Amino acid sequence: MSAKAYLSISAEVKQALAAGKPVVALESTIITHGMPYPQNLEMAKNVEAVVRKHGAVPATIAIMDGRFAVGVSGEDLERLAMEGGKAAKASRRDVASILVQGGLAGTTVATTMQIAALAGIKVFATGGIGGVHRGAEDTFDISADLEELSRTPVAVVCAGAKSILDIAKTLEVLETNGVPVIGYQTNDFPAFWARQSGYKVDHRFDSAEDIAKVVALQGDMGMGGVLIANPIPEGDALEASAIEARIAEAIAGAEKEGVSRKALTPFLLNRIFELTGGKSLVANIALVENNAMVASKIAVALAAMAAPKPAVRRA
Ligand code: PSU
Ligand code: MN
Repeated sequence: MSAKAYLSISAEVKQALAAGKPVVALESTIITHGMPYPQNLEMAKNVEAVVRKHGAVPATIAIMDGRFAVGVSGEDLERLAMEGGKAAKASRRDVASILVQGGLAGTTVATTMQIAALAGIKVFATGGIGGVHRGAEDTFDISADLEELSRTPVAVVCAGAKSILDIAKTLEVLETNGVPVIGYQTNDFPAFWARQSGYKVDHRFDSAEDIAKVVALQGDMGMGGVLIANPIPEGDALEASAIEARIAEAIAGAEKEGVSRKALTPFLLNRIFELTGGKSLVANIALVENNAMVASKIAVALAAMAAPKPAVRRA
C-alpha cells in the first residue's frame, strides 16, 4: 500500500488545496506532549482561528487511528488533546509502525513536514523546532527535525529553538544540512521564550512576499525546506536570565531522573512550566499564535504567486 493511501484530508483542506488557496499546516506533538490539557486544546483552536483570520485554511496534522489525518478538528482534536502524553510521539522512524498498528500519535515537526509534503501543503507553523540538545557530544541527541528540514520542501515558521537546546550547535547542524535560516523582521535568531539567542540569522526579510519568493525558489531548486525564525512578541517574552536558571534546573532534574531520548523534550517543557509557575506556557501559546500569523501571510503570498495571471484583453 502506498503511503498516500493512508492520507485522510478533511473536506475543507482538500477543497482549498484543489483551488490553490493558502493552507497552513500545524503540528500536534505540541498538543499531545508539549502542553497540558485543557490549555493544549484551547491553543490548538486559537491557532486555527488566527490562521483563518489571516486568510488561510488551517490543517492540523496528526496520526489518527492509523491514518495520516490532515485537518484534524472538532471531536478528533478534543480526543487528541485529552489523550495527551498517552498518545504516541511520532518521529520519522515511528511513522510506518504506528500506521500499521492503527495508532494515535502527535506528529513532531519532522513528521508533520513529511505528511504536509505528502498532502501538498507548503507552509507550516510550529512553536520551536527540535535541535541539538546540550551535552549532545556525549548523548548524540540531535532532533530528526534538523535532517527533515534539509530534504522536505516545506517552509517552517518557528520562534527559533528553545534554549533548553544548544543553539550554537543547532545552527551549525542546520548549516551543514544546507537549511536556510531566515529572520522575519529580525537579524537575531530568537530563543523561543526570548527574542534573542545571541546568534544571527543568515538572511533577514521584512515582508512575507519576499519570504514566499525564497520558499518558491528553494522548492524549485529541489533543495528542501526553509526555516523562518519569528521572534516572540515583545510583550510576551520572558526575561532571558530568569528562564536560563529554570532551564538549568530542569536539565539537572532530567539527568538525575535518567530521562533521555524522545521523553527528554516533553519532560523539560513540563518541568519549566512548573518552575515558572505556568509563565512559560503563556509565552509558548503567544509565540505559536504569532507564528501562525506569519505562516498565513507567507501562504497567502505563495498562493498569489502561483495563481494564474488574469488574461490581458486587447482594446
Ligand atoms: N516545541 C514546542 N513544543 C513541542 C515541540 C517543540 O514548543 O512540543 C515538539 C515538536 O513537535 C518538535 C519536537 O518536533 O518537540 C522535538 O522533539 P525531539 O527533541 O525529541 O526531536
Ligand atoms: Mn531527541
